Amino acid sequence: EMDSETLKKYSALHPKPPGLTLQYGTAGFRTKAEQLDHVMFRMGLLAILRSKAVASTIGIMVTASHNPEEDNGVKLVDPLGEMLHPSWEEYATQLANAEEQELQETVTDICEKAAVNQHKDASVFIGRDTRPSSEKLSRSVIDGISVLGGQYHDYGLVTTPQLHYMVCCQNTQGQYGKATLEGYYEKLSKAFMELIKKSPGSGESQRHLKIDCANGIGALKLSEMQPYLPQELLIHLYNDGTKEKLNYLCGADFVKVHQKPPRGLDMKPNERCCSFDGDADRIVYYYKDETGHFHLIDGDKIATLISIFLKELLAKVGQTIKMAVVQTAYANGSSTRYLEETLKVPVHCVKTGVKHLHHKAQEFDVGVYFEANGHGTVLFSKAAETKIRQLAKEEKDDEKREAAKVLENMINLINQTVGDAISDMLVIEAILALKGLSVQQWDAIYTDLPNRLLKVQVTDRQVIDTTDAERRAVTPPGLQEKIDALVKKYKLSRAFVRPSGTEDVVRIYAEADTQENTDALAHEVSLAVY
Ligand code: 16G
Ligand code: ZN
Repeated sequence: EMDSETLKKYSALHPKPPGLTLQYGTAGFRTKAEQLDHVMFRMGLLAILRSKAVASTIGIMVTASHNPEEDNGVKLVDPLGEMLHPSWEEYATQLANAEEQELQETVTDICEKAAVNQHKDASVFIGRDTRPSSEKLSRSVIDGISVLGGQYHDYGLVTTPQLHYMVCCQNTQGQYGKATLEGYYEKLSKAFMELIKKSPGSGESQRHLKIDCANGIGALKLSEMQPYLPQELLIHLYNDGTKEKLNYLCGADFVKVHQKPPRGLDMKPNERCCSFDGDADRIVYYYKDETGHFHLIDGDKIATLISIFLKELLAKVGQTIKMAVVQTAYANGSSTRYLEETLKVPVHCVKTGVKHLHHKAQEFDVGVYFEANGHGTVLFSKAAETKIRQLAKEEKDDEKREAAKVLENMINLINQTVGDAISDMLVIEAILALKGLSVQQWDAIYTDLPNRLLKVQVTDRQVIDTTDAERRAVTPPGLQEKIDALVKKYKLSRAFVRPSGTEDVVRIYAEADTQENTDALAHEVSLAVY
């Protein structure tokens, strides 16, 4: 039962700057750290309400992912490790923006609208990234939790996907794994070892991988995990946060956006390298060839590699287990074409944002989803998972049983709750080892179309409304017709505009047959947006 005097007293310790309004956006609240203290306190309150409403443990993660070190953010994690249900995003925004004197009323209002049973027990798991502001902000979250009298467990420094994993483990009574870091490391490393045991030349050769940790949490957690990993995989950590600033000139987002290597990682020709982002839920690979040319292997190529591998195994086990790939409008046209025409896998396009991809992928027996920026994972339906585990145990045909075992270990290795750079990295390393593929061979599966991403500042980005998974603009009137006319001028071309969900800008994407044409198209479209 809430005591309004206590709420008032504690809230006064985390005062909301009058007039400040923030939105629970695509990835929760995200802005300058100094504006977030009251938001943290109030998200502590909201986590308790959500926990009571669904009678499960709820997660709360303090991070701003790939944003600059001065920023921070917070997002809630739902019972099975998914993103907060969209119906509650509105409550989050209401609570964050209520003025001090309206706070009590807003809490009561949410309880009524969302049918929160105040007498239920509540439990919250907390995690945070390595930002200087994160520790203090997570204490404000705990203040919020304490006011409403809930239980909590503070995991301290964890990657975002690790927190998602913990929440899922807790709410499935350990079926998904043990809700500890040790449990996470053991589960993943065991599956990884089982997989690479079967690779050609295993035991003889060592695989080297250079990892740019974006000066973030990934470095800490990878070094914790290192003792669990087999000797066949040697990981070398760069940008471990001991010298430089978080995400500064490094990390997955930097590498993807600038299409160049991060600072602080020296690459020899043909060495396999990858970058995590600041909270380790994204990964991109890359290498430099003998001529010094940089090659980016983004989320689309990761999805393609995983799809090829899974499709072969599913064919071997000979069951009707249907696989599909989910992408966004940012997926390179060559990847979509390869998946549909060569691999013959159905591809679906959804709106930007993890929750949209995740939701769509849940419709299939096996749903592979990746954003081009390197966030993604694979979802297996309960039925498909049960079938695979059963075949791995009981199938008489040796070849089928072995294929099912590989699939079973893939299921164990993949973090199905959310995209996870550590898990994705191990999945990729296992596939490359098992298929005996070099990074160049992987890269050569298809050739990316030249592409360009631009952003423009406009007075009001919300005047642009889109449809067809953000590929077409419905407003302002005439804009889409202009874009259509521009696209027609080039070969293999495509372009779209959409308001960003995380920044006050409009994003423009273009691709075409040559880089020159692509840049011209992107520029022309940007002029049409004004
Ligand atoms: C957020 C999303 C990411 C998306 C990006 C797009 C989550 C957890 N993260 O970082 O998936 O690609 O926003 O940003 O959903 P934009 O709307 O500014 O282009
Ligand atoms: Zn991230």
